[in-house]
Amino acid sequence: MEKHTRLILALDVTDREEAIQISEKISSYVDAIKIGYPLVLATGTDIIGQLSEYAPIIADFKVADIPNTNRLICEQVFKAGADAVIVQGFTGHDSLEAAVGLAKEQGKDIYVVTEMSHPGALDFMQQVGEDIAKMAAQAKASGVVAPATRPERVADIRKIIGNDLSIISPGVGAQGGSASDVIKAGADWVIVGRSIYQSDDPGAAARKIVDEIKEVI
Ligand code: OMP
Repeated sequence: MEKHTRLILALDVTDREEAIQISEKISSYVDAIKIGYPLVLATGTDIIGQLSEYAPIIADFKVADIPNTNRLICEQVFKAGADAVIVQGFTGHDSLEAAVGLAKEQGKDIYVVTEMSHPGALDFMQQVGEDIAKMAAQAKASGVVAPATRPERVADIRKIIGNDLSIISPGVGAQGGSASDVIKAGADWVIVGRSIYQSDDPGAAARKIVDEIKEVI
């Protein structure tokens, strides 16, 4: 993923036409489009290839299985046209290494979830978030997912992973996080969903976030 605008759209709509129309409007403002279960279950895996005409596609399936199944899932997702897959880290080093190994064979990326952005992440995930970040660095994943709702945690995770891995950070807008704050804390990209795709003017909403990011880099 090339770093230009530092914005990733989370396209969690469930209608194919709407997904295409929004992608057309925002493609010049984003470095990638992230799609996941809502859109793929509603439309089918061919939406991945279709949207890859507008931007690189990050497939957010939060893959969390044994090594062999992780590998099989990632294989199918890359075959469908995705450039990157988001996997969970709590399944441990062997599951992660299976996904990273397959991605490297194919010149693709794996992003590993550390601590999630919602309040419930404090129940279990926060306690292991830093260990997962360390494991992601050891496994040579392309990057990690860390919460824009807690920029101080993004800064902690940046210290752990150094500069070899990227941080993509959701939780801006609808979940209360700020794009400029999390970029200042060390995120490489912000992931924004509802604030853009539910806007009357998704292009203008995306441009506003890109401008906010530009002011702090
Ligand atoms: P909005 O809250 O609508 O901006 O969307 C955020 C997007 O990021 C959704 O697609 C979430 O599934 C995803 N996400 C989080 O919100 N929090 C996380 O900790 C991790 C993710 C993710 O892996 O992308």
